[in-house]
Amino acid sequence: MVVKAVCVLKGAGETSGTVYFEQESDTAAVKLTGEIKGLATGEHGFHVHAFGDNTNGCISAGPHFNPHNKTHAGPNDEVRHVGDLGNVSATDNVAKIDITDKIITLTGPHSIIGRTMVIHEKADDLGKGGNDESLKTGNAGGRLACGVIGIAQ
Ligand SMILES: [Cu+2]
Ligand SMILES: [Zn+2]
Repeated sequence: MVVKAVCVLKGAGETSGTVYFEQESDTAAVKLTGEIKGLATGEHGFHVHAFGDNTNGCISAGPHFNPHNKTHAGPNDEVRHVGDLGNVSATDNVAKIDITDKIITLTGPHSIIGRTMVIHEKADDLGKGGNDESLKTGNAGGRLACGVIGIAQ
């Protein structure tokens, strides 16, 4: 059965976007599509954070979603946070999202539905920054916009 989810990202500034998620079966990769606008040109860290809580803005979403207690890395690394989707790249203030990921899932106990997507101010160094913070957050800086991932129709 196909599972679909959607996330509307908003923040304190001008950054906003919509991301669509689709998974063909429990074991299939998740496809992400959509667009985030109001971004400076270049790379921006893009992650699933642990909590679907935006009570105090994007900061309430907590750290990267990391149910297996691993270190931060890039989407293609074997050891990574489940939420580590790497970077999206903005041109003319817009990042087009086109990601396929085999680690996140929309089903089961580690489903990302009900958690938060965050788009960051800076590039994610994918755990290769050579400092402690790199292995936690990728030094991606502030949270420009975020939204809770919900069930789509
Ligand atoms: Cu993040
Ligand atoms: Zn991470």
